[in-house]
Amino acid sequence: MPVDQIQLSKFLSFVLRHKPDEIGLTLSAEGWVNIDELLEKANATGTMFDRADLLGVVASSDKKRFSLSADGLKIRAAQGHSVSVELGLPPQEPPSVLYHGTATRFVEAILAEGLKPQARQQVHLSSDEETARQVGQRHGKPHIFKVDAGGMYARGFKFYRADNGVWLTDTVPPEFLAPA
Ligand code: HQG
Repeated sequence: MPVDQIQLSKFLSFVLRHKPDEIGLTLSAEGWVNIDELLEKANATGTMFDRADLLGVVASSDKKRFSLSADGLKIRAAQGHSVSVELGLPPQEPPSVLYHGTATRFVEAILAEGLKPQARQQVHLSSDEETARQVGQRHGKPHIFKVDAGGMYARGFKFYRADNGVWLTDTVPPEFLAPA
């Protein structure tokens, strides 16, 4: 039976971002796992797929969620971790404006305390409003914040660009937020 790519993508997000120990896997400090070991442990715990299935998901992931190492032997999630990883991304100057999509029910708390990473390692920001809207919609009625990334950068806040283009930062204080 062909492997369902969406199911496999969700499984990979689950083990590579959140619960590697669920299948007896340990991520390296930078979040990598050996592909052979991932296949072995996933198959041993009942999730059946092979290398071709895995590479198919990496290539077709709409958000480029997974990155392969240069030698092709390892895989990691590009971003979105709740487990502690050090992606080793160099800090970069962000575009002057970035966007964050959330749900309207979170707006009051966000205006009071700023954007926090919540269960993830960092706050996720998008370079365009439409992507931010899609991210916000996952949580309910969307609300889009415009983030004064240029202003934050000038004040010394650090920004990182994940392999898939998502911008990451530790927190966004309320004074850098405006409605889009
Ligand atoms: C909200 C998906 C109350 C925040 C997407 C968000 C993204 C607060 C939620 C990636 C808050 C956390 C990440 C505060 C932030 N008070 N609520 N102070 N600060 N929040 O899912 O950014 O499909 O952890 O606004 O495309 O929605 O998984 O983060 O609504 O790139 O690959 O707390 O996940 O990618 O939600 O999404 P999340 P996110 P994947």
